[in-house]
Amino acid sequence: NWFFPTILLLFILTATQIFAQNPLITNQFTADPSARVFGDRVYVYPSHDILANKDRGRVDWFCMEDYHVFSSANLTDWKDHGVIVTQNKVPWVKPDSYSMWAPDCIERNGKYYFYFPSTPTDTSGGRGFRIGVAIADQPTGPFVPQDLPIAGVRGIDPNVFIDKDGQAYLYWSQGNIYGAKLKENMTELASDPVAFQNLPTKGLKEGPYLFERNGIYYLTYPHVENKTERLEYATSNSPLGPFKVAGVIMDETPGCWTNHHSILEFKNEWILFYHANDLSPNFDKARSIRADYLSFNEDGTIIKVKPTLR
Ligand code: FUB
Repeated sequence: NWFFPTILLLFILTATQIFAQNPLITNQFTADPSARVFGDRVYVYPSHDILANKDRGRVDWFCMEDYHVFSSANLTDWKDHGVIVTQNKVPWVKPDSYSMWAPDCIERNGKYYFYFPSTPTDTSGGRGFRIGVAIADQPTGPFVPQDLPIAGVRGIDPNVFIDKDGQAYLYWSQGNIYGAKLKENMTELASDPVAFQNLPTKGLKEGPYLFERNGIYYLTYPHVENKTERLEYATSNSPLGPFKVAGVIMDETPGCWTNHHSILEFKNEWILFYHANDLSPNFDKARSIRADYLSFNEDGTIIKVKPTLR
C-alpha cells in the first residue's frame, strides 16, 4: 500500500522544511552569503570563489576577483544579476590581488551600500585588509566604489546593522570581532571601534553577523577551535554589547575549514544562509552557498540547525 508511506514522506518533508535545492547556486562557486530582503525578494551577495593558477592569485588559497548578486522570490529559483564590483575597477584595491573576500549590503534611504574587504594599494592603506563601500540606487547596481577604504578600519568580513532608532553599526573581524557606529553617510565611522570581550578566548573568530529579534541583539560568528568553523552566537541588549556567549547555531562541516553565514526573516520564516564545499569536496577554497530554516526557543535561544546534507 503506497498511500500511508507517501503521506508520511510528505509530512516529514513539510515538517523538516528542507531546502532541497542546496547548494543554491550551481553554475559557479559562491561563499560567505550575505542575504537581505529588499522589497519582495531575497538578494544574496556572496563571495565568488574561482580557482587560482600560476597567472592569477595564490595556488591552493582563496582566489576572488569580483562579486555577483543573486535574487529570488521563492528561495528556489535564483537569478544571477551578474558582476556588481570587480577588483581592478576599485581605486583603492591593489590590482590583481584576487582578495575580494566576504561582503555585505544594506539599504538606507533608497541607496544600497555594498561593503567589501580587500587588500589595498600601498598609497591607500598598506598591508593587510581594508574595507570599502560601493553605492548604488538599486540592489543590483550599478555600484560605484568609493575612492578610499573606510578610515579607521582594518580587517575582513564587514557586516552592517541598522537599529530601530536609525543608528547604523559596522562589524568586522581581525582575529577578534570589532564593532563601531557608522555616520548617517554610511561610509565613515562615528565612534571608536570596540573589540568585543567575553567571546571565546581560543581560536579564530570571524565573519560576524548581527541581527535583532524581540529586543535581543544576536552577535553570530564562525569560530574555529580545531580544524573547521562552527557557527556560534552571543547575545546582548545593546548592539555594541557587552555580549554573553549563548550557544551553537551549526556544528562544523567536516572537510570544509570555513563557514560564513547570515540570518534573515522572510515571509515569517527565519533562514540561515551559510556555505560548504558541495561542488568541490576535495578543495575547500571553492565553496557553495546553502540555506536552511532556523528557529528559536521561547526564551530566544537558537535551536541548532542541522545542515541539509549534500
Ligand atoms: O572567503 C574568504 C574568507 O573565508 C572569509 O572572509 C572568511 O569569513 C572565510 O569564509
